[in-house]
Amino acid sequence: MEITDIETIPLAHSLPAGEGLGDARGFGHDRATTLLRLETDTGLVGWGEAFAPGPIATATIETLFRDDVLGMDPYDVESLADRSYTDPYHFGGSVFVQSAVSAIDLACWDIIGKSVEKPVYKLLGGTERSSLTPYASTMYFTETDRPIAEPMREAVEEGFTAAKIKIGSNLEEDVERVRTAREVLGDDAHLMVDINGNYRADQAIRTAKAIEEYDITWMEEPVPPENLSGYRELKHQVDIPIAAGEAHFGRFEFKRLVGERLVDIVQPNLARCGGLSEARKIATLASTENIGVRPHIWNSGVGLAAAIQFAASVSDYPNTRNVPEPMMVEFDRSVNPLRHEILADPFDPTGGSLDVPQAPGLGIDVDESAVERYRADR
Ligand code: SMN
Ligand code: MG
Repeated sequence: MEITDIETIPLAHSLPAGEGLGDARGFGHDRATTLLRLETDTGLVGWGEAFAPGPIATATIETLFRDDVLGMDPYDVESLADRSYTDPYHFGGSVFVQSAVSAIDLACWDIIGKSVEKPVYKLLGGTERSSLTPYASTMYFTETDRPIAEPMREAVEEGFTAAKIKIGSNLEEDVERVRTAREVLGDDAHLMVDINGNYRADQAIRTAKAIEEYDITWMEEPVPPENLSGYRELKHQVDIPIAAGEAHFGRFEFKRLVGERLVDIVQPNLARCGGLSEARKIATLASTENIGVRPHIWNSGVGLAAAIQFAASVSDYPNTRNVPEPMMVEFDRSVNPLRHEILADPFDPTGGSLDVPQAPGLGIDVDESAVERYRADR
């Protein structure tokens, strides 16, 4: 089997004026990502995603990868990431190269699964896990003056038993947001907080100590991704588990987080970290230091599907029968047609549990007419 066609498809969606949303660093209206469609000589189609703006992902794939991918056997996918670091070796360590590798990797795994009629998670080592715990990524900083409790009430009404909220603007607002979220969620739900690297270590430490009483499952990106000394300081000062990874890519960057146990949880984004092949390596790296793995998801339905297959494949190590914290997958609760409208059968995270798709490959049918509606290059 060989790949005979490759197409990059930039997608974009903008929120209406006045309805911007975001994180402590500010909010915006535009969402952009890039799909990749591969087709083989046997008529199989595979879908991938690069968590990168269309023009950049397209130029990277067209310039550095098109000639190698055309004629490639999708089963040779595992060597793709290695080759991206060695030929040309000057560019491998770039977020946009690894986002492009991610797209190609995901599409190849989708094809491989379809060729053997197995869901990808079974091919990645599988687990006895057939369902996952979705968490609502919500309580964004918004342009509207919506009461902060409202999105959390919606998540509870939809049956979520876990949620992640945005904090990181200032100490007082951090405490107010966390107190409100815990009050609405109740004491049993998992509550995570996300600072998006907007703090210095001293500011993150102060907030961590102020919100500790609310039983936080993880504090995400307390300091910028490049601030390894900040993570080192936090590890010794903060009792809340620290998570990071959405802005990192590839085994070498994650090795820096894992090698010194700078975090308790790594969060590879499947459309940025190097794809499923690399995410599996990152999960193995994490296990060597007994660090948890929870994929970051802020993607179209394709990247979401890949993250679900990956999450289903990650072992519960070190747990045996008693698993204190379920494998959780992120469901951004903001308006995002790129997540659900491009799938013939969108994921439904409501009700507190999500069945792992058993259909071959990534387990999704991409609605190509819907993709056309959100193309940004036409
Ligand atoms: C996030 C990531 C990417 C874009 C917006 C928001 C956020 C998350 O950090 O974890 O979903
Ligand atoms: Mg985040």
